Amino acid sequence: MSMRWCLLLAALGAVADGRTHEASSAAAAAGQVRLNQLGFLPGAQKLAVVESDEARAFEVLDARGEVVLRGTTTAPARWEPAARDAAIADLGALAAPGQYRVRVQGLPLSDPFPVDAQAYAALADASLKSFYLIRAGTPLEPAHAGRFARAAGHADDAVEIHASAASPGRPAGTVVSAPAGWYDAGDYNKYVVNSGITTWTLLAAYEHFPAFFRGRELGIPESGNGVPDILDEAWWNLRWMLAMQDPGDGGVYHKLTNLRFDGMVMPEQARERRYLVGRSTAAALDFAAVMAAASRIYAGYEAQFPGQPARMRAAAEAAWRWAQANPDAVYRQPADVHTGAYGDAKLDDEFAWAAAELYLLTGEAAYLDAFQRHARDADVPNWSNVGALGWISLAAHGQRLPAATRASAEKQVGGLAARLAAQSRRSPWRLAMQPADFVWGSSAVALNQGIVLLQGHRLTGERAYLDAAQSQLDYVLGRNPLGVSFVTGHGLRTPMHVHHRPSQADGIAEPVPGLLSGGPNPRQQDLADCKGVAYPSTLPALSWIDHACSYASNETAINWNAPLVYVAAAIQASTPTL
Ligand code: 9MR
Ligand code: 9MR
Repeated sequence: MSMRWCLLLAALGAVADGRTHEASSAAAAAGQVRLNQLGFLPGAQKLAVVESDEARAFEVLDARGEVVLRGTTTAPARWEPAARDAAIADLGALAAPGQYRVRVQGLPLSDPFPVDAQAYAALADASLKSFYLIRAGTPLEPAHAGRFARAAGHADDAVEIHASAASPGRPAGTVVSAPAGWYDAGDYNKYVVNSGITTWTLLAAYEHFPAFFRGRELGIPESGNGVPDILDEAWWNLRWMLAMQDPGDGGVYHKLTNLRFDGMVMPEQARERRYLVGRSTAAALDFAAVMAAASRIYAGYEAQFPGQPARMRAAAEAAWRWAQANPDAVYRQPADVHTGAYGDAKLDDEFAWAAAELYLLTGEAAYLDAFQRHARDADVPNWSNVGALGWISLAAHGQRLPAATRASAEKQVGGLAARLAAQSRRSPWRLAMQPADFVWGSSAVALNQGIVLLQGHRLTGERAYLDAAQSQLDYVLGRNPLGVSFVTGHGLRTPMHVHHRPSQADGIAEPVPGLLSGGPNPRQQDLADCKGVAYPSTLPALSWIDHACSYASNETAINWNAPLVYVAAAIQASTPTL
């Protein structure tokens, strides 16, 4: 592409951005300076990416237009996910708080960005607050939800046992109560498997960075009750999860759901009959893992949650026993059920994770044996691959482990972090992400890689891990070839049309804030529902549309938001102050 053409496209992008503050495809034009739109902490690594096929000189201007830093980008290299060349401008020397812009020779001026000691505090709060805003079974009052206040939906106090979930004590058609919890995503169903990794990730954020979360007031109904808001919010979902256990035998229902997805309506207008569907080994083990971790963590708040740590321990043990007796109850979607499946036939990772958390809770050798039988090499976690969560919890409690277990946990977590850091170092965008990482929910792949990198930092103290994690957050917040911050309401160009029922149906132009868009996904599994809406590209990092039809690239989901909470809080808390 000629330079003049690049400049023209870039200028068009800038005009569109200024006028609409929306994510526009013009913003995806090459030849721009890509930056984290929330800026940087003073002590952080600060990188801009310049999409250019030659090294260029750059300057950083302060708010008065004075040049405060000069440099030259690295030599560009091709980044396969976008099939474009990119070079790095290192702005690290910039430390004084203020507003800045980057001027790269021959390119339009960058977006303004701050250097600010609280750069990610509001993001950490908002991404956590978004869980309150998607609570099921409760009205959101204006005092807590502002203009996103709404009536209660889905009381879930009379849900039917589906034939697929029948047990001797609860035959098909039995009516039970399983209220509260969070809506999974753009849809209004509640799935135990996905709740597992989500709730654990929030609990881990608290367990790893307690000082950050103590005393943060989010303005949720429980704020001020002497419990960190993150634990109050997680409890809203744990309450629901506890009701997903069959009291007869400890089995765990796979999901609480309609038979078909609701229309694009507000929660209170969605009145389909609700069912408990399936009982699965994966649900039982994810449940056991989360309840064991929660029992350990809420033990510090016994006074505010009397009896709950013991109840959660008993629930975890019962679910574990059920899974031992039913080790291959793989979820199969019944013919009359059409909502999310969260099906997973590979269960060693679920066994290993549950065993690790139960071992940490009880100290019983049988759990350590089970962990050793099931554990495999750690990999970046996602809802269907949770083995790393066990390794991470073990590594975080190394001092309580037999020496050999501690050594292997540190080797697994540290080794995975080292591999991701090496990928990041080699990447022209300084990202761990590879082309194959751009799957449904790719924004969360970036952040789960960030979580692993942050474990490398926690284990070794090495700065390179923190910097690589910062890069992953930068990607999600705008340093990407689309020039979009994927978090609703946080950034200069953010998703406006997420596939999220309340955001579509509430009559408010802006979507519910603090939600993470799934992100680019070249498989475009939603094409049949996006007729007449064109994805801009099939390239991995460009295959995203800010359109409500696009559940495969622009939905929101609890398991994607939780790693955003973790990484925003961890980077805010871990970056050295100057
Ligand atoms: O809204 C649903 C979303 O939460 C799911 O991720 C997605 C894939 O299962 O399905 C969405 O529902 C669509 C359905 O699959 C097909 N008809 C249109 C529905 C709304 O777009
Ligand atoms: O996040 C899930 C993704 O990994 C799967 O590829 C996809 C299709 O099965 O489903 C995603 O989960 C959706 C769930 O099934 C229903 N609620 C919305 C979730 C996010 O799109």
